[in-house]
Amino acid sequence: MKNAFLLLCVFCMIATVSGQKKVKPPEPFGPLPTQKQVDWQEMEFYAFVHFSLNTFTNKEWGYGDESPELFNPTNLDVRQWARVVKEAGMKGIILVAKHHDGFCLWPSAYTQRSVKNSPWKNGKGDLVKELAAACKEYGLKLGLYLSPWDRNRADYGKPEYVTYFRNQLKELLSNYGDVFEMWFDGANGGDGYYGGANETRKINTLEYYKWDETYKLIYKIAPNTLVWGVGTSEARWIGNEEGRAGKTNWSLLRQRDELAGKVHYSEFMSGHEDGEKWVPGEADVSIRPGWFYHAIEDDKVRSLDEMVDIYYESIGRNATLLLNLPVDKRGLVHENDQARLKELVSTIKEDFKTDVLTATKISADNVRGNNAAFAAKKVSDRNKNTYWATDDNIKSASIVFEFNKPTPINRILLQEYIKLGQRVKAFNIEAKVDEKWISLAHETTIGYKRILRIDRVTASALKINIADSKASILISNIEAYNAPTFVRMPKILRDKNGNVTIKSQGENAIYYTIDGSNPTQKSILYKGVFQYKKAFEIKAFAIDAVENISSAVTTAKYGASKENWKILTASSGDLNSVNRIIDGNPNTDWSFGDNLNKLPQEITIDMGSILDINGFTYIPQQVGNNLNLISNYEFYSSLDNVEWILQSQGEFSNIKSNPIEQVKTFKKDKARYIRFVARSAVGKGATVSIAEINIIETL
Ligand code: FUL
Repeated sequence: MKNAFLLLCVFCMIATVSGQKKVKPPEPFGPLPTQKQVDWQEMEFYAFVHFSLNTFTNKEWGYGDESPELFNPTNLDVRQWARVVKEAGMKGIILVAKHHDGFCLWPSAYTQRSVKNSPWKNGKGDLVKELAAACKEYGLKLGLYLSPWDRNRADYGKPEYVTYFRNQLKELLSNYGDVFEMWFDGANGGDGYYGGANETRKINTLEYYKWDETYKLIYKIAPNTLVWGVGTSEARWIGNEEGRAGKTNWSLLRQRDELAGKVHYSEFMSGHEDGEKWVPGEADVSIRPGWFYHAIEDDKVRSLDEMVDIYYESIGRNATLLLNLPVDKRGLVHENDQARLKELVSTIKEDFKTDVLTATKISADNVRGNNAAFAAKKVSDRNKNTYWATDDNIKSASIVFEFNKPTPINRILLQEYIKLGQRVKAFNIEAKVDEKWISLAHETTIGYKRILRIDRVTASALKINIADSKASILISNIEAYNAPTFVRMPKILRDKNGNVTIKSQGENAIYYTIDGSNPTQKSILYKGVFQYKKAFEIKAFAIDAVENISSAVTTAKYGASKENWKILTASSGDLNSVNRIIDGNPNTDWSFGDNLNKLPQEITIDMGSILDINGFTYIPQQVGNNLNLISNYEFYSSLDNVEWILQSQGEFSNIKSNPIEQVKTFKKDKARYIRFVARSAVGKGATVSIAEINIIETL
């Protein structure tokens, strides 16, 4: 017996040394994703489409009283949307089937407020059906957004409305094939038409919709649909509409706390290290400032620099990227948006062209059970189901890649094997340059995917040190690239007195034009601040002289300088600093006095001369965490500071989630004086602030 035992042990040792012995895979650790969540995460990049009555009324939020007859696209072609999305490498489309104004893009049996009462296809169209077919044709997945808030329904706020909402959910989930994601927006309750009541209705989001029951209903019909946003959702908002995740980004959330109202949305950017549930982040952003199409934003499509940053700060930070394409009045993705998307895709493709780690010698200082199944080289085998693992008790370890010859790198991509949990808490990277190890980065989480952009180094070896992990380390993939040098677009700033400053990265030279033409190296070379007081458009680019690589072109448009502007009166607040709202700098702001009960408040400005104006913009406070935002306004103009004309009034829709420059236009008029009235505020801050007021001039 004793001999037999000894023999067995010897056999064990041999098996271990030769790597034959089977080593058990690591145990899962902490909250885990479901297969549905893993499949969803692997989609990485998918599109949003906002297209509805708002497209035709030029609004971001409809009030609920707009006529369905306004929905009249001339060239609607969902196959064009699908083609654009497919060509961009996105994996699906989430369509806003019903936004807050209650208009339905499908002929719902439960309301008259839908495409069936629009001129489009003589009321015989079904946009959800058409898009479902186009997605199928192009191999894309379909997702749907159904706004819980409905500013049209008379019964909103009563139990009947919840039944209506669920009936519509049933229609959407039963009649259009698989829906990969159901999107429930958080905007809820407020003023609206409500069947003619025209009043403000407040509801308790968590209680009113009885999400538990709604979830049961969804899963009964569509168990494979991932539910986003509210209640016990399976994915979370990233906490901003800028498409940016935190550098630290846990796919975990203390959802119980969240449902008890104890989590501020700013925490969504990073999730919770100690979250009890797997609730990964989805970064949503529009390719333009607004979610819906507005012709005035045709030249405000996000710049290439911004789009590239968004890619790296969403997908590169363990989130998925939901990119909105605001389909225009024709019913098409606009040419400018298509062009930007193409530029983004080709930049990203170039960045990730050749993984330089596949030809390296890979080793690690710890391998689970010393077994080949968990060897270091698994990080480079392009198999998402294999991974390098350490022994159970090993929570810090290093993996080294040795190159045949010194190799330039500036991108590093890492992935954990998330099916067994998100573990890494801290890691750092070193490169061997001229025989010396230098430090490249100190970071925190990895998760499903983490991509680092670093300054280019030419390394003979690369070392990744996992410095801290919740449990043993499981890394499924590591790649490195030498992306082409990306020259940043110059930043243009013009102050109140018309002084124009253009800044580029490092020593890069800048060329610009002021006649609307595209700048080249034959255009004006920027040599320092210059003054330009008239209304003008300036276009500039930067060039890296060493590599002869140009940036994309920055375009900025200015009205006449505010040199002669004066704030005449402010109804409250510190008058010494009030000029901040006309200083041309969106990063400085000014606040009315500290008492929201005393709204409305107003400021009156003398523009110094009579101008033709046809709109104004309000830039809300930009800097800080709890912004003091104005939600409803009035805007007046006057020729003599005695008689005033109300030019525009209404709401700054969605300003809470997306505090961007608010643009309001009206019929052209002559004015010397303007008055901006803050009627109501978002949230519970003590006051409201203004970063900048601009006018839109008719030239
Ligand atoms: C927001 C909504 O209020 C916007 O209108 C938009 O639909 C965006 C995606 O979500 O919170």
